[in-house]
Amino acid sequence: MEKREFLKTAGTVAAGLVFLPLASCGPKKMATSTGGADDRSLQGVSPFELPTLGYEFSALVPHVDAFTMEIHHGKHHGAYVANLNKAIEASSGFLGKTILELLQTVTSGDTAIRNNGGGHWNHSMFWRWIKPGGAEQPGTELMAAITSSFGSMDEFKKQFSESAKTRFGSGWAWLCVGQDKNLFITSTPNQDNPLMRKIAEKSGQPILGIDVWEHAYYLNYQNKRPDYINAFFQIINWDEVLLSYKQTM
Ligand code: MN3
Repeated sequence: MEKREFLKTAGTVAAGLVFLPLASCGPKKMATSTGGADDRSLQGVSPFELPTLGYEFSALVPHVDAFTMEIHHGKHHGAYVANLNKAIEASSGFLGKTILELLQTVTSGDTAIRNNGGGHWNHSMFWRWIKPGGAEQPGTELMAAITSSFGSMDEFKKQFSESAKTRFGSGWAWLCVGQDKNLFITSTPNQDNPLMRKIAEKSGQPILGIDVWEHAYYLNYQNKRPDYINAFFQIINWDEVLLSYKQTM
């Protein structure tokens, strides 16, 4: 199916295709809610919902185990969504904003929005940037950008892995598009991300990110974060990374 066509119809068909045992426990919401579970464009406003995963919890085995996926999606991401909605309800200044607007304006003092808004956006994208069996290499256009910015695909992998390995404690490593349209790699602590202009050391538009919190890998890999990072490269969905990249052009 054409990707564009898929995007148009995803909102209406995804609910029927997706295995979603945890999200279905919540209160029933109108299917038309713009902040809904299949809000692929992330243009909706609160109350936000846990997005569907798009594949089964066990689909990424042996690279990521099923129990990790179940807890990570349902409990961790689920909690970010619930706590984000609570934080928005508690302060009228955040009402009616999209997740992007919240992140672009958040300051270091808005702890609940920073942590839970970041957690919601980061994971919503993370589930898309990976898929069972990965996808072929990046398309010609993205491959050219990677080669131009890093010299080669191998060099990109090396630098991205290094950034992910050396992020101390919990956080993320990112491949981003900068204002000059060049690609760069950066990492952020906790649930921060490079969209947080007022917080991030280096701001830009993330087009790929890896979650290096221990909750993302500890059951399978324990302290061996480098092994998890190597496995991540086997499941990157380059088609989605390309979509993220094209949105910045
Ligand atoms: Mn996580």
